[in-house]
Amino acid sequence: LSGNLDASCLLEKIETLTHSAHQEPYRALVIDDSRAQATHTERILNSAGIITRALNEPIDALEVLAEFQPDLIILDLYMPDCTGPELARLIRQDERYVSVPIIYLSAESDLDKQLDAMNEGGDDFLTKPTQPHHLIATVRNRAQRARNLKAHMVRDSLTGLYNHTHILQLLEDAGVRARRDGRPLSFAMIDIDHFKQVNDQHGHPMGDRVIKSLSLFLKQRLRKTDLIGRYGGEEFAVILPDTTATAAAKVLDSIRQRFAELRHPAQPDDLSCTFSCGIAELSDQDTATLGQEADEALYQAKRGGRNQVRL
Ligand code: GH3
Ligand code: MG
Ligand code: MG
Ligand code: MG
Repeated sequence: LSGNLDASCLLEKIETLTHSAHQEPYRALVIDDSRAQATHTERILNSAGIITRALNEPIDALEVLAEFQPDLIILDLYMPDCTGPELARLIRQDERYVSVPIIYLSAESDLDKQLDAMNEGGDDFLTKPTQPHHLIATVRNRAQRARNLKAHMVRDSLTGLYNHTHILQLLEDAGVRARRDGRPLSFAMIDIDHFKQVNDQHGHPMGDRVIKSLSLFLKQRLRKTDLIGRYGGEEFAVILPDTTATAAAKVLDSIRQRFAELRHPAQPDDLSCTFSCGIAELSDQDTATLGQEADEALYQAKRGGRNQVRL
């Protein structure tokens, strides 16, 4: 880790390194009408530490995909109810699975038929009998690249925080979990005060530095289980699982105070910045309404004079 990495960049690098050091095993969904064939494929993958789920009825594919959340799919070509390519087309129609790798595994040796199948949303074609090492390497490489791509797609490039779309997806998931487990859940919206002035007086690059500095501040001071997103330009959203609105307000108010004390190096004078924050807690409302309530509380914080946290 050499040279001119700034603090937020360094934190990101460390996160990436620790993540890859003990990352989750890959998950492969094996779809094959033959139980024997599916079991054979599963054994090979399991021997390499890859978690598998076999599916013999293609009809259940979308349901199992949603539940099992595989990194990739290994798909048979010929099945009684529908062909592999037909199923691949169906899977690709769901926006959640547009980029999940699909590897055909079949005894079909006709190159034209293989290419036809590839053109229907497949990424690779392995012919049976396949070399176990070839299968394992293909699955590992495809799964890792799909993970890298996904990790990249859900992040905001300036701060490395979750982007707008993904934080809303995470809020929905967290809402489902909180309701199921009967645990509290809070959602906070943060907006930097008079940010236009920062840009106007110190330039856009300085504005970007303040945004990065707040994002680093939030990462350092919130819990590891809290989820932080960049909601818009100088707006942030935080999901606080297992946290009541009162507890969330306490945490965010302490962050607010400390952030306001920071001096950001600038010319001709260092500058300080504050933020306002609105918080709402999940009860019976849907997560879209929860977001609106946090936004309304944020608006009240702005109207109340900024640099404050409101419930
Ligand atoms: P307040 O929220 O306190 O009401 O005032 P504000 O000045 O922060 O209000 P507003 O939300 O209207 O302005 C936000 C400004 O943030 C507008 C835009 O020029 C700037 N901005 C948005 N995205 C970025 C960004 O990525 N980088 C920088 N430097 N500025 C941004
Ligand atoms: Mg078959
Ligand atoms: Mg704003
Ligand atoms: Mg603002």
